[in-house]
Amino acid sequence: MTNSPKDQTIIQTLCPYCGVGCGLEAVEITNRPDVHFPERFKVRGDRQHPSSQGMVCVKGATIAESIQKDRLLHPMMRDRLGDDFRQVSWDEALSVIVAKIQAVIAHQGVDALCMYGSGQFQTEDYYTAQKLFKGCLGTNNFDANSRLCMSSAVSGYVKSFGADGPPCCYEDFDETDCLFAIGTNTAECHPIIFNRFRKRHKKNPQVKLIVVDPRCTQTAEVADLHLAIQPGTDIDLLNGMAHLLWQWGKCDRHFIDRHTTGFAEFLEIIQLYPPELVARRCGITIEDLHQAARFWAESSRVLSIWSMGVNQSIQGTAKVQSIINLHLLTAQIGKAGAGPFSLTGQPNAMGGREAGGLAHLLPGYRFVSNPEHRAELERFWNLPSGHISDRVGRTAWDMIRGLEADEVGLLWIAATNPAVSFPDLVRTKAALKRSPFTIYQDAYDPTETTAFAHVLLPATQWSEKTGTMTNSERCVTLCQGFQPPLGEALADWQIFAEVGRRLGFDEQFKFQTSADVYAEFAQITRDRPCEITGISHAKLAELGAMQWPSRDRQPELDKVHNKRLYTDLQFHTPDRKARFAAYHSKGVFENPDEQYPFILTVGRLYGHWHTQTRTGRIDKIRQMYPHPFIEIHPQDAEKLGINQGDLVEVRSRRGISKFPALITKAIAKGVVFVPMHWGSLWADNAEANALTHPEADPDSLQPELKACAVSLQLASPKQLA
Ligand SMILES: Nc1nc2c(c(=O)[nH]1)N[C@H]1C(S)=C(S)[C@@H](COP(=O)(O)OP(=O)(O)OC[C@H]3O[C@@H](n4cnc5c(=O)[nH]c(N)nc54)[C@H](O)[C@@H]3O)O[C@H]1N2
Ligand SMILES: Nc1nc2c(c(=O)[nH]1)N[C@H]1C(S)=C(S)[C@@H](COP(=O)(O)OP(=O)(O)OC[C@H]3O[C@@H](n4cnc5c(=O)[nH]c(N)nc54)[C@H](O)[C@@H]3O)O[C@H]1N2
Ligand code: SF4
Ligand SMILES: [Mo]
Repeated sequence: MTNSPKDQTIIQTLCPYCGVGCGLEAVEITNRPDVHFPERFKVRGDRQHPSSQGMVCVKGATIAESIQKDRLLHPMMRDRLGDDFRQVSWDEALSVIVAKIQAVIAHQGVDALCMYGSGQFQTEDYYTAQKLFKGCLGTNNFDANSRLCMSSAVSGYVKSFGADGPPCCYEDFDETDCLFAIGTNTAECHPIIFNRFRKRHKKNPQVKLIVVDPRCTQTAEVADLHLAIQPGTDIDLLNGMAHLLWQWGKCDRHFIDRHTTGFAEFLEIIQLYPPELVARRCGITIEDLHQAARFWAESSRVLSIWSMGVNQSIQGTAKVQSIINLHLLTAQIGKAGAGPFSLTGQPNAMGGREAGGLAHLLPGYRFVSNPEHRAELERFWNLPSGHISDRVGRTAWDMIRGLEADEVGLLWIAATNPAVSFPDLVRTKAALKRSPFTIYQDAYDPTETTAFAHVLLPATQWSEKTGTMTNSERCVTLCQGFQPPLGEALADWQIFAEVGRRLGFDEQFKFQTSADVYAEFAQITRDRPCEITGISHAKLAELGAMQWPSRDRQPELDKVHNKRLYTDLQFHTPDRKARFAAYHSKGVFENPDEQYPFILTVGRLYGHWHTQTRTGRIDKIRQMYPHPFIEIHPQDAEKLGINQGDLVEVRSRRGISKFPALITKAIAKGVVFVPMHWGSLWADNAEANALTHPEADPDSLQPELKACAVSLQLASPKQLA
């Protein structure tokens, strides 16, 4: 916090929306006691922040406006889902929760407890939850919405490099000669880094942008080459590009021999992807395929970026590894302006990975399956040997299956809204209804998930809690709280710690502040790939955002390594070599057929954030997008007799939704697009996920939320002006 001369106090914090992680300043007018939050604060970009350099998008700029609307202020409880909630004290709510946890352990065993958290937790929340569930209670049933988001990137990095962790940094956008953007609508979803690249792109015609996306998005509109591939054909394309690069002799044999393994199998596979076949499968021209490979071959620095169009697939991990293959083939890694760079979705999904916030992970990039990792944590947490379970916990969708089989006795959901964001909502909601006891910990009331809870716990959110978040480029920022909590809300980590103490783990939950939590977590990362022993709340407050790896010793070494990983080309595998991966393309899980002839894909809009809990409460953003819609190609619309604005009924094998038609050539023929943002509180029957299926990638267990087969028919003509 700094005092500026003109009756202002400036608080440095972070945007709580996307993984770009823009620094924000909340400028408080201190000489007007009559002006209150939010008007009391002007939110603007923080020019000192290394990741965003003062820039913000509409979401960051308007964040303060939603903070005090429709907040959950007190703990609430009810006996049955249909009943009204009654306000209760924290003491009563926590006593009931603790008694319930103990009863479930006694009758069903500890693995009947589940927690489903979120990349919108701060790292301190994540860490405290891991310590409570995986440590003290001894069940690994903690999963997060990152399972629906980044888990394929995690497993791809682990398989190719031996450890998670995006190797690149945002400076690479200023230095690359070719940006290969696949399955990412960066212009709308990571706007500030896209703007950063666009500055360079506009000024330097030799710098190329290739966009691979079935839709002509705002990102694709400004590309030098847009490959509008059929959904699910990414591996065909990537193997096809590798085929050409090999054929043209554009591979780096020296790099391949010294720093990689698995090349022979990869070479065998890519021989089977000649341009004619690839172009036909992807639905693009051979010329465009050649052009993509040529841009790659002719650039001295190639940066690949990807997001949900890659991760949310039954081959998410394979797609990530296939992108990495191209970088290994051409030695495009470990140097400025080059490398494979997953763009993180949520503001702190990265911190979640560091803290072990998925069902197969433990804090410090450790694995449940590794006995040494478990033993290290047992010692660190002062728990008996063997206390941490060796069983991988339930993933997000496994929790639904567990509810269906009556194997879950208590479900604790925090900082996520699964009644909108889970696949196959008809099945999801039916499973949630069966839950014998659901705790829902959120900032707002209601959200769609409120309807499925027995206990509501009020959480503080942005501006009211202090903690850290890590962005896509491994940069950790202190998010300063500067407002008192609303009502009786508490920070997520405080709630988890108090439940831990009440369960008898006083010694494990002595934390007084979130700085204490971070200090403990930092120690557990020592000598791990994501080491942060050099970072603390005090240092972040003093120095501003810091990148990891950051050690409390040899800081001069970190300066060389922390901006980019693998600059020494030593990977985290046992032989220190990166691994090629040989995969055939399998397409999408649910192919169109006569009954369901279209592929539905689902994604995001620039102004809205996910399930609208905040952006739906901001007038300016609501006006940008007055209603949901479905994008349909003009030829498909004509065949179906659908005109602009007509209400279209969309059916899949699982559900039915209705959307006004937006007829546009931006979508490929045979494909339709719906935004994910309209749950049942924001529109009638316009849920995208009523239609989607839960089939998932076998390695990452991330569901294929990007593709399912649907049919369309006119429901009623022109409902909307
Ligand atoms: N404005 C805004 N920004 C956000 C968010 C938000 O809600 N709103 N959410 C944040 C989060 S958590 C995330 S995960 C990110 C997501 O960021 P993105 O992944 O960029 O966003 P999406 O719109 O989900 O999907 C990106 C694109 O994938 C394409 N796609 C679909 N199927 C395929 C395919 O088979 N292959 C390829 N190559 N592409 C395909 C879609 O057409 C879509 O344009 O955004 C983050 N930023
Ligand atoms: N079909 C389809 N489905 C998708 C996707 C897709 O592309 N297609 N994308 C998937 C992806 S990538 C994601 S990330 C998910 C996102 O889906 P969700 O996680 O369900 O979406 P959000 O609306 O971001 O929910 C976050 C909740 O946390 C609350 N909150 C904010 N701050 C705090 C806090 O500090 N503490 C607590 N306790 N609560 C807080 C907010 O009020 C909000 O209710 O959706 C997934 N679902
Ligand atoms: S780009 Fe992302 S982090 Fe930056 S202001 Fe926008 S939503 Fe916030
Ligand atoms: Mo996400």
